[in-house]
Amino acid sequence: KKIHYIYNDAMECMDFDERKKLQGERLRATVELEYNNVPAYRKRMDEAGVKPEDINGIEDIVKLPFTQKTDLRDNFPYGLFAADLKDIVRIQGSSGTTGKPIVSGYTENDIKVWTEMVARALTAAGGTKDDIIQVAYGYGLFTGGLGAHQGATEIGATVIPMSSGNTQRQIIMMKELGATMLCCTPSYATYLAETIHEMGIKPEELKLKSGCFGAEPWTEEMRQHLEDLLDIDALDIYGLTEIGGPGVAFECMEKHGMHINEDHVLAEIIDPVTEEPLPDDTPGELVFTTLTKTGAPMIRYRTHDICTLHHGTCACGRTTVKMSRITGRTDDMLVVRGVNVFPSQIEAVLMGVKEASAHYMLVVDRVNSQDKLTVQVELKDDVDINDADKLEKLVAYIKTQIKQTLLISAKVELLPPKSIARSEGKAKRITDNRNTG
Ligand code: ADP
Ligand code: K
Ligand code: ZN
Repeated sequence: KKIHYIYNDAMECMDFDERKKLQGERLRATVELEYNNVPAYRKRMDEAGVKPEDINGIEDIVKLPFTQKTDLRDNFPYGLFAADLKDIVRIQGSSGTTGKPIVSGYTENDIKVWTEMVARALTAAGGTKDDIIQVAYGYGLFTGGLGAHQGATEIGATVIPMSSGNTQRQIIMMKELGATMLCCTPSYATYLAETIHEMGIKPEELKLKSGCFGAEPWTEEMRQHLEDLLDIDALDIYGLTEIGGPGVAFECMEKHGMHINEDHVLAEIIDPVTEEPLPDDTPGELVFTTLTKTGAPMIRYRTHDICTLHHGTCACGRTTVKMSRITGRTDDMLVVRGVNVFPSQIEAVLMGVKEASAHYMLVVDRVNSQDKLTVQVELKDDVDINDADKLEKLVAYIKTQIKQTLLISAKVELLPPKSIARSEGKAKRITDNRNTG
């Protein structure tokens, strides 16, 4: 029987209509703040012919113009801040997975909100003041490290602020200090888990019970892999610098979608091309409006992340809307001969191949004006790399699996064990050679 712990019953289990009302009021206040303090957004609203008085409930959100990643870059660094710099107590920045870095500013209020969002996530993963939480996300401008740190402190847990890297030392500390929870990216968790096994440490020699893994897309198959290797509950946590860092949404022990902290953010799913809102369970681009941020509030911010939303009461008791796993980001999506390919789709296929390790790379080239996708698959340690016949069959098998699932032909290249660089943060899974030179 699953046990569900909830940090803030009043907000997380709020009645639907009551929450809508609260969101409507907070939306209006956010729009007023933007209109009065952010000239760039005021101009947008004027162009769209919409005034703060026109926003009288969440259904009015469709009247508001979108905010794009490029707006943040164009107004870098402080142009979209609604608060005076004297009231900004922290700057955090995007890890710069794509393009130029962007920054966000947090007031004391924003740090409090963010901290509680992470506290809710850690509580859902079973975290209490009795826990020892190892934070192996990078500390710095990236929101992962400090975000997890603040949330863990908030619930009264004992924090081990390891940051990322120093893998062997991480593991020694994890074992000696008896860490019960781990926070890091899923790719780093994989690297840690595999190294633990290589060091001859058995999961039962560790005290780990759960992990909150996020900051990059991962799959159900990867969850299974991590849960098996570490004997833990592996939960997904989502966030982005522009909206408030990790904790914007998090999984409960049902492990079926991430609860969005709806008292602090309003989520929409839109068709990325027509910009029309889409119904529940239909994949599209996730759009967020902050409802309580005062430093750099965001209205209808286009995340470029693709997922679905689902409203309803969860078995855990929470009434907050759930988002599915992110299947990819529009800027990470490979269009190969007209077919959309996300690394997570390849990952799902490869995790089902027993000879393949959890490490892979997608390489796209343009040969004779045709896109060519190569999937590089790293083999597990125990595969005999001299058995040519077997390897040939394996290549054919993986090709068929990719073809059947993704409907594209890809070249499959097998790489020796341990040949793909391990990730201590967000994994790089794509090499696109099409637009270089
Ligand atoms: P960036 O990666 O763009 O440099 P951030 O460090 O702010 O910027 O990361 C935010 C992005 O990371 C999100 O927009 C999303 O693409 C990705 N991300 C964060 N958490 C998750 C998650 N749990 N699953 C999938 N993707 C995630
Ligand atoms: K300041
Ligand atoms: Zn739930």
